[in-house]
Amino acid sequence: MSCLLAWTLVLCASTTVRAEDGYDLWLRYRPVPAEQAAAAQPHTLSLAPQAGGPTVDIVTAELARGIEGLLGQLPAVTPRIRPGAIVYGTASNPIIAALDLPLSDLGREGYLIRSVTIDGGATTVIAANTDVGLLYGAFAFLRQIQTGGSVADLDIASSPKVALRVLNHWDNLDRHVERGYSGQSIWDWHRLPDYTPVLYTDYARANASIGINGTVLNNVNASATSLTTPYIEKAAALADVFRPYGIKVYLSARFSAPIEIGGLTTADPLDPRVQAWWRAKADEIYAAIPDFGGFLVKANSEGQPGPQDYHRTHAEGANLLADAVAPHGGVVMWRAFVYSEENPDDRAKQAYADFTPLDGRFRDNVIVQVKNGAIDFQPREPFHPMFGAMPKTPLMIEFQITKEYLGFATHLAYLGTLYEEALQSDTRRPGPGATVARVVDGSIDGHALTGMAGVANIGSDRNWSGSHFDQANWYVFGRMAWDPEAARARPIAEEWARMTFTNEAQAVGSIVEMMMASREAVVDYMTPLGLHHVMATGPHYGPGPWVADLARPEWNPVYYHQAGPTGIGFDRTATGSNAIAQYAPALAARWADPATTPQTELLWFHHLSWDYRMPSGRPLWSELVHTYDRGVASVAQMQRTWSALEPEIDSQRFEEVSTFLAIQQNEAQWWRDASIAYFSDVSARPLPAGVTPPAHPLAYYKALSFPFAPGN
Ligand code: BDP
Repeated sequence: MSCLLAWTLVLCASTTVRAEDGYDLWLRYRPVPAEQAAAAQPHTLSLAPQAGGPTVDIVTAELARGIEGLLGQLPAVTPRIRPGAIVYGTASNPIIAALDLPLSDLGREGYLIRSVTIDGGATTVIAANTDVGLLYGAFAFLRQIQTGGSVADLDIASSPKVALRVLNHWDNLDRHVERGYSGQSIWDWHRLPDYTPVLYTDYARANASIGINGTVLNNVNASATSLTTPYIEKAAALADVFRPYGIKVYLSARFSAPIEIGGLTTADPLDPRVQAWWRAKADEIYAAIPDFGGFLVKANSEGQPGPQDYHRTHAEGANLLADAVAPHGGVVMWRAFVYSEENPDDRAKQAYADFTPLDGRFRDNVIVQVKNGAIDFQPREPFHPMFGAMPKTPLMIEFQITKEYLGFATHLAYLGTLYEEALQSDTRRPGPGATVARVVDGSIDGHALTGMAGVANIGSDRNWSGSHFDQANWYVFGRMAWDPEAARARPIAEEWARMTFTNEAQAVGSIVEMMMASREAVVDYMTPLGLHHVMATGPHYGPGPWVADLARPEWNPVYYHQAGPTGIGFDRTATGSNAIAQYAPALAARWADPATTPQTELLWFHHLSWDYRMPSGRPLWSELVHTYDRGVASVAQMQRTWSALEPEIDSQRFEEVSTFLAIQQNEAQWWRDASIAYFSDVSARPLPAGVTPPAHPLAYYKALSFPFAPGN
C-alpha cells in the first residue's frame, strides 16, 4: 500500500516542475521518464549488500535513496542474493570472490560495475577492494541512471589517477571566507565539536559523490589558533563525520606557530626545539585524528611567515613539517605561490626561480602545490612553468573553484574549460606529450604522491556555492581530479546538467553550450588578448586598469598591462623579463614571436604597438575593443538561451539564474565600457569607427567604490 502511494506521488511529481532551492546539488534523484524506469527496474529493485562497516551502510542507504527517487520504488534490502538484485561488496567477500572479477588493478579507491548472471538472473555487481571504492561505485551507478543511461550490459571499471583530491577552504575561524562569495564558512567553530549538523554529512556525501577525498579546513593565511588543543578537537569532530565518506581532514599550518602558541622565541626549521615542537604537535593531532591527512603551508608569501625569515629554504621549511607527520603517514602540501616585495623581477618568474633549485631536496612526503598559472588564478593564464621543471619533486596543481577573478558568484563561468586548458597544456618536458595532467598524475616522472587542490566555493548559502551554476565548478573539479588526463569539460558539463537540471535532450544541449562558452565570455569582457590582473584593488571586484598607487608594483594593474601612448602588453620575451626562458625551448621559441603566439595570450607575452596588425586584419586597438564587445554579446546570448529554457526548469532556480545573468550583463558592459574608456585615454586614441562609446566618462568608472564587496 505504501509503495502504491509512493508511486502515485512520484507520478504526480513528474508532471510538474517543482520549485527547488539548489540544496540537493547534483544528487536530486528526481524520477526518470517512465520508459527508462521500466527498463531499469528488474535490475534494481533489491539490494544485497555484503558485510561491512559504516561506509557500507552509507552505500546501502544511498542506493536505496537513489533508486527510490529515480525509479519510484524503494528497493528491498535482502541478505541473500536473488536474481535481479544489485550485489555489492568488496573483494574479500566470498560471494564477490566467487565471481572472479578483475579487481586487482582497481587499487584502493577504484570500482567495477558489471552486469552478470547469478542463478539465472540478470544482476548488477558493484565491487571494489575497499568500502570507499564501493561508495564511489554506488555513486557512479546512480549517475548512470541519473544521466539517462541504461543499467543493462554494464562493464565500467574506474580508479582515480590522482591520490589527493582535496578542497582548500580559505575559511577563517571567525567564519569569514577569504574570496568566498557564498555566505559564511560552513564550519561553525564556536559550536564544534559538540554540534555537527547534518550539513556536514551532506557536505561529505556531495564530495564523495565526485571523488573528493580530502579537505583542508582553514585558510592558507592561517591562524596558529587552528593548531591549539580545542581547535584540534573541533577538527576531530569533523573528521569523524567525514571518515565513512573516505574524506581526510588537513589543516593549514602557520609556520610561526611555535612562537605564537608554543612559547618559543624562534620558528627556525633547523632549531631542535622547533623540530621537537612540531613533532609533539603532530603527535597530539594524530592522537585525536588517527587518519589526519597532513598540513598545507603558505610560507614567505604575501606577508606570511616562513623559513626564509631564518635564511632557510622552502625545502628546509617543508621538511621540518614533513618529518613531524611522517611517522603517522601524513603529507605536507607546500605552496609555491610565492613572490617577494624585494624582488623587482617579473612576478611570473619568481616561484620558478625560488623552487627549481630545490628539486630533489624535499622529503618523500612533501608535495609542492603549484597554482595553474604563474600569476594568480586569472581568467586565462599560460600554465605555470614549474610544471615540467621539477622532475624529482611531486607537484600538485591548485585551481580556484571560487571565482575571485571571474566575477564572483553572480557571473556564469564554467571552469571546466579553464581546468582542461591548463591540464592539457603540453609542457614538452622531457618531450612532446608531457601534459600538465601527466605531470600532475605522476606518470611523467613516476611519482606515487600526486594531488589536485581546488579552492572551495562552498559557504552557508542554501545552494552551497552562491549560484546554481557555480555548483558545476565544484562538480567538475572533483570529476577532473579523478583522472586529469582523460577528463574533458564538455561531457562533464553534460553529466552535471542532466543531474542538476533535466535530461531533456534539447535543454541539455542549450545548457552545455552556455557553459562551454561562458568562461571565454568572461575572458573577453575582462581580460581579452592575454591581459591579466586588471581587476580593481582589494576585493578584485570590477575593472581597475588605472590603479597605480599600491605599495608594491606587482599589486598594480598598470604593472601588468603596461599600456601607454605607444602600445600595450607585458614583454616576457628576451627583450623584456624573458619569462619565456622558463619554458621548454619549443614553447619559448613559439612565444618569442607575436606572430606564432596564440592570440589569446598575446599581451601576456608581448608589448605591442596599438597599430600591430592582427590576423583579422584589424589593428590591435580595434581588435581589443572588438573582443570586449564580443564578450558582452556572449552574455546577451546566454541570457537568450536561458530564457528559452523556462518551460524546462523549476521556477526558483530559473528565476535566480535569470537574475544573475542580468547582473552579469550589466557588469560585462561595465567592464567593457570602463576598460575601453581607460585604454582610449591612455593611448590617446579615438574609438574605432562604429563602436558604441562607453556610457560614462572615465572619471565615473574610476570613482566607483565598493568597500563592502564580499570576500576581501
Ligand atoms: C590571491 C588572493 C589572496 C590569497 C592568495 C593565495 O587574492 O586572498 O591569499 O591568492 O593564494 O589570489 O595565497
